[in-house]
Amino acid sequence: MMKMKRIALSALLSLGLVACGPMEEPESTTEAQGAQALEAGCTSLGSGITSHACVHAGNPADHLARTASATRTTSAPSISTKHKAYDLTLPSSAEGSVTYVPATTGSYAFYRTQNVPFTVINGSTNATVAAALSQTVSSTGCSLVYVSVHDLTAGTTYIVATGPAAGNAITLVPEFLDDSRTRYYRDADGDGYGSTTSVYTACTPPSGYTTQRFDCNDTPVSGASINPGATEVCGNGIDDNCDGSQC
Ligand SMILES: [Ca+2]
Ligand SMILES: [Ca+2]
Repeated sequence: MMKMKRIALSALLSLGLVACGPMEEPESTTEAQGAQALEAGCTSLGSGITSHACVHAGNPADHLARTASATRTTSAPSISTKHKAYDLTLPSSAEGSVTYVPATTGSYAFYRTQNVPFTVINGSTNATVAAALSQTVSSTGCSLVYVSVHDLTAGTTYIVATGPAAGNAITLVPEFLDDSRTRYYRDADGDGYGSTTSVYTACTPPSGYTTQRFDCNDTPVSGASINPGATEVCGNGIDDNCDGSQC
């Protein structure tokens, strides 16, 4: 009887551990999330995509000028070319509109130089496409100050209405999230090197993930001194620096 109780308790504990454990996924699962809506658990954009947008904003060769339409119309000037910074001239003290036609279905970040009213409208249905996330941007030396992410469908003409803005001008940098993803590796022992479990995302990674990999012992506590950055200790029977050999 006692033995059965112990088994039942053990099973319950195991279930609890599974339910509370980290949400780790193999690489193939996370890779397959491309071309879908903003991934679950994404609450902010990672530094990689923001740095990428800032490069375009800071490079004069990437800038294209557009005079925004005074009305929300699908015939407004287009800002659909990727990897560009669009300098919009807006109607005086008023909102202006441009259009965006995504080539691929997925999540698009619209970075901009002013945090002013910004609305994305489906040109076919006139429905507003709510932002999947919005946030301020703070990147040294970068003119971009705000970004929102919208889930868009390939081939649909979207009207992007923004303003009024100071100087009747605003610069927009559209980015497709899947173009700027970074792979982060699970670092269970906190030594800065991850194992093979990873996430591939344009968003801020979950805590406990790192961009460095090749940790050959990621066991919490006992594995923290074993990683590619460690110094090999001769004679301890351990491959301390993960190079596949001992000295
Ligand atoms: Ca580690
Ligand atoms: Ca070694």
